[in-house]
Amino acid sequence: MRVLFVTGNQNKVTEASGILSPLGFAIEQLLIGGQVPDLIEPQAEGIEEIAKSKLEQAVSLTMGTEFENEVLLVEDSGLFIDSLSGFPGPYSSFVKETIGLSGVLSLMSEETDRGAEFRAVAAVSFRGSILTSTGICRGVISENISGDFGFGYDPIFIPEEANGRTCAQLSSHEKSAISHRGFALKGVSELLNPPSK
Ligand code: ITT
Repeated sequence: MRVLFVTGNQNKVTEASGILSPLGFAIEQLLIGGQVPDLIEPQAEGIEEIAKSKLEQAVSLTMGTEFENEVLLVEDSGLFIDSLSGFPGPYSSFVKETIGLSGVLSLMSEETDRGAEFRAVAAVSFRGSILTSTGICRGVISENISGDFGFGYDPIFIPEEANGRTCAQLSSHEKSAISHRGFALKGVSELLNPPSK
């Protein structure tokens, strides 16, 4: 089954493909007229509302186009830090672009509680319905920026199952086996293609 991923982040497309291709889905980035569709990200909302809103916008944009009957996927993610009451959460993109990873580490410099989680909500449009699935990856914020793989906050996030390595020190296969995106997208795959009983 072909799934069109509505995102401007090529790293997310690569990870989604690695997760969903072995389950029988062909993932392609949705481009309309060769461009990533420009979607408005609602402010002051949780990531589930953001994912659903962006998916509804994408469904509207594809109506009357060659993509009208395709399965569309939107996935919104964020890093939620316990001691910062879930910050940056829905503001993760903005915070990454402004204060960056070193700024987040500075906010945490005196903090002993370093617990945090990545969350992802995947939303797909399928035969006129919207289906959603959430994935969570628990871990801690590292003391230093480490690792060359992955993207975004990967160099400062150590998942519980990673033996002290940051996500940026894991192979893509290792990361996806335990990641928020891995869990959310596997959930979506089951909604689209329920295992036979
Ligand atoms: P789209 O909204 O176009 O899909 P985006 O990069 O803006 O792409 P998100 O809003 O979902 O994606 O991501 C919010 C922030 O969290 C952004 O700075 C990402 O780099 C970061 N992020 C998301 N998933 C991540 C992951 O698996 N590892 C590290 N950082 C991640």
